Amino acid sequence: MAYFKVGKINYEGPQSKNNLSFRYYNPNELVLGKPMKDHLKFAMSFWHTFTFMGRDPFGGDFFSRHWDNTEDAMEKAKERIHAAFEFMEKLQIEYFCFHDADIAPRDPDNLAETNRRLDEIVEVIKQEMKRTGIKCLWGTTNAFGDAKFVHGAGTSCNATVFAYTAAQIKKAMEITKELGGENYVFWGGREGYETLLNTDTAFELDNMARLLRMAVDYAKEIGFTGQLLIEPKPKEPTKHQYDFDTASVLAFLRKYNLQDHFKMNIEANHATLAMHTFQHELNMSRINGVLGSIDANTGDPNLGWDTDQFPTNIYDTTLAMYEVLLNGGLGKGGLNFDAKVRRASFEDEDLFYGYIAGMDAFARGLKVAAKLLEDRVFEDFKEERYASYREGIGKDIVEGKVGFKELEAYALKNNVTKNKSGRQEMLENILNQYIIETE
Ligand code: XLS
Ligand code: NI
Ligand code: NI
Repeated sequence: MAYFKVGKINYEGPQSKNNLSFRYYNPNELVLGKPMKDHLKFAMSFWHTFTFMGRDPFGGDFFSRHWDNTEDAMEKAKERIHAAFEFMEKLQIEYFCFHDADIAPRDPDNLAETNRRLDEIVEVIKQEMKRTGIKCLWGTTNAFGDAKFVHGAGTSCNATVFAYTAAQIKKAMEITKELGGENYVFWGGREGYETLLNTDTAFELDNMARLLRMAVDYAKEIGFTGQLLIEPKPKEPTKHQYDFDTASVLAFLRKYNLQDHFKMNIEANHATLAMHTFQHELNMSRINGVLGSIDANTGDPNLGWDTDQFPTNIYDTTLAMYEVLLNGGLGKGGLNFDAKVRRASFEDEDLFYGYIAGMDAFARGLKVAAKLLEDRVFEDFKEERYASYREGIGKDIVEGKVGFKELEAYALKNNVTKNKSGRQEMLENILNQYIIETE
């Protein structure tokens, strides 16, 4: 049965007038000797695509998907799985990401029943994966939506909530393993605080570390070999989220000696909320060897919340892919469109336009980034910029041959050489030229 009237989306090239085609995403085209689809590893987010129904703070759900027209919650969940796989097939998307709560209805007071429902749905997903060859990029648990998580999950003041959270993660990790998930994500839902007047931050962070340590141990115990990822976010829902940005997460991991077990899942919109650029967060992860995966979306610089829009800004996608290429790819990670259509884009077809826009923007960004790297545009400039550290006193500094006394002696004898321009505007103009001219 066809769930969508839209047919398969094919690559038609930049000149195409067909808005239901890819203009840049050509899955098997080689870029730097590797097919585009392997560079990009696009994934569909189950929640934004199949459970988001247009709600915002001033209006409730109203999208109407014909496959949702059943009263039986389990039937509806299964229909959504079938529709999701047809959607991915049509868009040539080879991965999906999910929260436990997206795929199966929960019984918030009965964990055993919730787990039973999950098992039933996982069987349906497995059949669809077998039929289509589509894979699981990552799974996670929703430990933030239900009322019991009002004070957080792993950082809740209520120990029984901590226990429940552990149980949820355990199950979510098991089903992610069962589905062959290549990663498991921890996004700290309500792990943060509203006021320090009632919060013991030191104790809550110790507890967060205890929970993550248990997760590491359990992954090992069940032989889950996927990469564990932490997704930083500075605020929302709490005023101050503990996993603020890459730098804060790294400090946390290193304090608790967990740094060897986790990498980052960097979300563009979260970087914006942290007052960083997307590229900054990718860069900080990359240089610390923890760039794991990407939640490919975009925020709105004029809005202070997680708008989760489809990414369409080629400037951003270029610089993102530039960091990914410098990282040697994302390994087990990929590009998950943690993105949703706007409330006013309420027709089924809009889901296609959203994904096509994001996939084309990243495909284009990949090609521009590859060309920039091939031509060593910024690399040659940077090499020259730091040249003073490759000889003389600079070399001695880098090689650890000098301390304050030697450097004082040097400074007393030698004047500072003339500084050179940083040439920012020139470089920005070259970047524009590459974005416009790259074939
Ligand atoms: C919320 C997060 C969330 C994670 C998965 O802002 O982006 O969607 O990606 O829990
Ligand atoms: Ni996300
Ligand atoms: Ni987000």
